[in-house]
Amino acid sequence: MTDSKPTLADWQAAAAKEVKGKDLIWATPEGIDVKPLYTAEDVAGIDPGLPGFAPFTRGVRASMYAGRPWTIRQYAGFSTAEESNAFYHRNLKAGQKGLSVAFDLATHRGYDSDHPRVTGDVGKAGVAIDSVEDMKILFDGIPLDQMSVSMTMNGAVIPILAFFIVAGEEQGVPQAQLDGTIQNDILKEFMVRNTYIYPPEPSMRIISDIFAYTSANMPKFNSISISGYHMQEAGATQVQELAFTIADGMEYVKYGVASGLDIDKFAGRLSFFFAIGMNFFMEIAKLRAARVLWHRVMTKLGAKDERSKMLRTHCQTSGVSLTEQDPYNNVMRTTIEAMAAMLGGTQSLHTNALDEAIALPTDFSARIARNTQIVIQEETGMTKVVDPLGGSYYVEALTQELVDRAWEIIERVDAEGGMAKAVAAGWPKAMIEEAAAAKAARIDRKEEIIVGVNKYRLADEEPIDILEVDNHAVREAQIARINRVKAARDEAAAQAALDALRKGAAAKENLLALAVEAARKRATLGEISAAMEDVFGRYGTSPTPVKGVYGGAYGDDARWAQLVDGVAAVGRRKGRRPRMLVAKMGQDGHDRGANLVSSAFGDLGFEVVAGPLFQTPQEAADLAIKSDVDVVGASSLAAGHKTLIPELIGLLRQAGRSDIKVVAGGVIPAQDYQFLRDAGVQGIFGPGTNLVDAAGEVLRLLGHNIPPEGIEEAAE
Ligand code: MLC
Ligand code: 5AD
Repeated sequence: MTDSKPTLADWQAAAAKEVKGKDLIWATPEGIDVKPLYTAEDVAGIDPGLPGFAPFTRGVRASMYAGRPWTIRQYAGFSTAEESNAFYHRNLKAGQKGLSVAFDLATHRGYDSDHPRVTGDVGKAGVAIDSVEDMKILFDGIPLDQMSVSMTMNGAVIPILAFFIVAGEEQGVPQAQLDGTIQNDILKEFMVRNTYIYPPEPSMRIISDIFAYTSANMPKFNSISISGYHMQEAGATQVQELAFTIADGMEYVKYGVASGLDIDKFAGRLSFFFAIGMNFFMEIAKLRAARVLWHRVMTKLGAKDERSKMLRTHCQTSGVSLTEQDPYNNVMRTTIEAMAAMLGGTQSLHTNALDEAIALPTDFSARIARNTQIVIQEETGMTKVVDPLGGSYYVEALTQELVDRAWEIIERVDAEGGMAKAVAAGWPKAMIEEAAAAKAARIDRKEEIIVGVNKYRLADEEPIDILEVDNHAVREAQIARINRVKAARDEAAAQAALDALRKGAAAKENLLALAVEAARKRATLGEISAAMEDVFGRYGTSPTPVKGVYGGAYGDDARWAQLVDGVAAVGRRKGRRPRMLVAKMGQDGHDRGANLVSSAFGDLGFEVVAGPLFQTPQEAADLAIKSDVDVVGASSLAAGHKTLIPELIGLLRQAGRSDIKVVAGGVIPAQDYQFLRDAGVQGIFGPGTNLVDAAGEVLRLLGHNIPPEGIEEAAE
């Protein structure tokens, strides 16, 4: 032994000896081979620069959190404007710093609460807003010139932003002082989130109109929140999330410029939004890479002002990474994710509540979620040093790797004419769905571990207390208020403003300016949306589930083969393959679960009818009967299940088809199981369900028994 410094080869030999030659390379879902050790060799030639300076790898401010910590901005909204307003006040008193409004799905899709299509949705996944009167109640006692407010709205973005502007005006706050963010990101809606209303072309025009209006009148307001969050939630890898989000941003800038705006007049108020999942270092690197990429893209597009090239972002910890099972584990998961967001340099953060997988937060779970951020900010000293991971061999190398890989996808998008074209062609969505199917298979096959779900599962679990919204009561209250607003307004003036909006939509006038006028005259959200729909039409699509990815992961797995045989046996008995309708009812556009079920069941040999989004129970019943299915799988992720699924069963019975079995899947709390069973639901598949087990249960309903597989339980 000499006393010269050990070399990398020495380390390799030592490590190989320790692990007896086992391969230590970790192949991530992004296709990145993560090594067990990074050294100076991996960062040769990489210079991350300084925070506050281009390309902002190390953060957009020089002092970052040492100067001002990120904004604790919890996304919330449920029931009525009164209830949500009271919730906001309680949260702000307890240390939350910015507001973030979650609207219900009726509002997202441009329907007033009295519309027959939305009976199951009003007040459920967010707050119901029908007119400027609701918006004023929502912000009662909250000075809109002092509080920054984010509003997650994309479909009905014109009436909602108009209501916000007029609510401010009637509080005495001029538009120029309004501070906040509107999500206004329609491309990802067509890809993954599905709360669009109009076809792509007019939807893109709406965005340019908002850029034009806010850049002229609302200099403090962020005109868009270009969102990758929902891509990751839908199953995208971090590279896909990164690439498609930056490419979406590029597309919006091109549209803004094409509509006649000066790039540096609006680009400084574009903002971003990313998900932070459980791959800790990958997430940190992703935020750093995003800033590098945006700087590169904006330089290419001709921006001169450094603020136009600076990627400012909100982050939210990942909803899909949380579990219904053993839910207190979610507190740890969220803490880890929150730390990744701050180490990545986010400007604003939402931390999810521990009951995420089954319901909206209660006061209790919201407190723990909020305090997760407050503890990091106020107890740990983590905010005192800017970009503390700067210079880490691993983090710097991973940042560069993500930049390079995302850039490849961005160049492909660019070569094919931009993101609007790519979205229309459908390949980004297909790519994400394939990644989602592969991930589901990894989890179901226990290659990816979820503690408390596919490993260390508890034998018995007590349900935790959850928030329940009585949507019948909310709907009644909203309908009464709509009627009062309509009775009290100057009807002729309201109609004239709606006519002007309709004409302006056809004539390419600024839609937001016209909607502000209609909002002042007390036109409702449904009316404003309908006036534009008269000109633009309403958009709809049907899902196209991916084939072979989920099943392909099973190879010659014995249990998979057993199920394939079972499906074939039922098919022989029936004289045709067993047939299932995967139904999405109500305004719930969360289709990841439905698409995964369609893919997995299809791969097993079921004939799957993938129902269109946004059906009424009547439409779903008609499709089930017309397609002569054996079973309907109703997927519900937005709390409409207690209204919509019993209605569907009633309609099937009325039509003399009570032989068609109905099962339910998605975000369904254990508290609701008995209610659904009493209504005739024959199988319930909550979050964390293994798709192969679910298929086994459906086969049993169709008369073919396959015993379920055991899961390794936690020792008590
Ligand atoms: C910040 N500032 C500093 C500083 N840090 N000044 C000096 N020194 C420092 N160290 C200044 C900033 O310049 C800015 O002023 C002001 O402080 C506020 O800081 P910010 O960093 O801009 O934070 P914030 O106002 O919170 O804005 C963050 C944002 C914004 C730009 C990302 O777009 C935002 O809040 N987004 C939130 C989006 C959101 O909540 N979405 C929820 C989606 S939920 P100035 O004057 O420069 O502005 C969802 C789920 C679903 O989508 O699907 O339903
Ligand atoms: N209140 C609080 N959080 C919500 N989320 C969605 N709706 C609400 C709401 N009304 C969160 C969940 C979900 C993500 C999209 O946003 O974490 O996963």
